[in-house]
Amino acid sequence: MTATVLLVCHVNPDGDALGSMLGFGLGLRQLGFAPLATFPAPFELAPPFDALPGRDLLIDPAGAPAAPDLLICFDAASEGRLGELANRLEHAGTSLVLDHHASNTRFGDLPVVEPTAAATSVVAEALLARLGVRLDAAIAECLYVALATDTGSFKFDLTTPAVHELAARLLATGIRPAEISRRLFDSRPFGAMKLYGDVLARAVLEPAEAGGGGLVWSYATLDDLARHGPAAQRAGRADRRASGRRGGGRRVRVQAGRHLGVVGVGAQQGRRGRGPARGRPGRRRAPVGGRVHRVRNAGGGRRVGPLGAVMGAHRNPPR
Ligand SMILES: [Mn+2]
Repeated sequence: MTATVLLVCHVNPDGDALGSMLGFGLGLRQLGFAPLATFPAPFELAPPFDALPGRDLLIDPAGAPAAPDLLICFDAASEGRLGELANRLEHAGTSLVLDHHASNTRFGDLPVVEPTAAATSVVAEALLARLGVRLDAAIAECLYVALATDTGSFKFDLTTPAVHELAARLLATGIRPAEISRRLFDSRPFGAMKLYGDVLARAVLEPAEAGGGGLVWSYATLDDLARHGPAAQRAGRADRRASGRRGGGRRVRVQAGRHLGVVGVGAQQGRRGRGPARGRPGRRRAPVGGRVHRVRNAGGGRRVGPLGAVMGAHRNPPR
């Protein structure tokens, strides 16, 4: 009898969650296992990830084995990130957790958490190497997608020499970085592009803010999301996810001494020309001057979603 191996990653999986999970799954397959992979509902792959190698390992979470012999969790900082699949932790023979979030709660039987790693794929690749898995192009593409997305296309500070060394090993398998990057970073559904157009058209520059560094802010409404169709709604959902808010979330990037990009997704229908919509109850923001400080206090997430990426790319040059 072969062991049941179930791979799971966090809800609304990003490139690192999917890439490290599927890359690791393909490695296990090379070793003779037949792993199954899944993630919590909604069970849908966003367009940049729907061509990932190893997606044939994916099964609907509703059909995931209740008591796998081995459960491996990818890129999830806590059990809560596993949604309805978290209960597999109790029933699994052994649970292994591969992650790089400093906030990881060390759940599972064997948490392997490397807070200094740029991506969970770095942790996954190290383990694959120790298991004697040979990197092939399919595994490499998955791990490369994970590495490229979690480093913001090799732009973030945690892009260490080791990250580039890993990227070099992955590229040596013959994968095509230009094609992968185009899919990941440079392709947008038409509806999303129109949404960005609306958001950018409303952008306001407040040169005196942020200690003279300047603030650029804009917002999207739920009307915008509806008008531009499912692609724009996905972008909006990603934006709210990235900002960690369920309701009318907003996206904030703060960089001292530079212009700031701020995107709000309005909780109210049809707000126009009145600045970002209010956040949670009790956190209603003041008009311009005060708003800036609230925004700054909200802090910038490390992750860059579609809207954030667009605004970041349109940062004005420093004075
Ligand atoms: Mn990650």
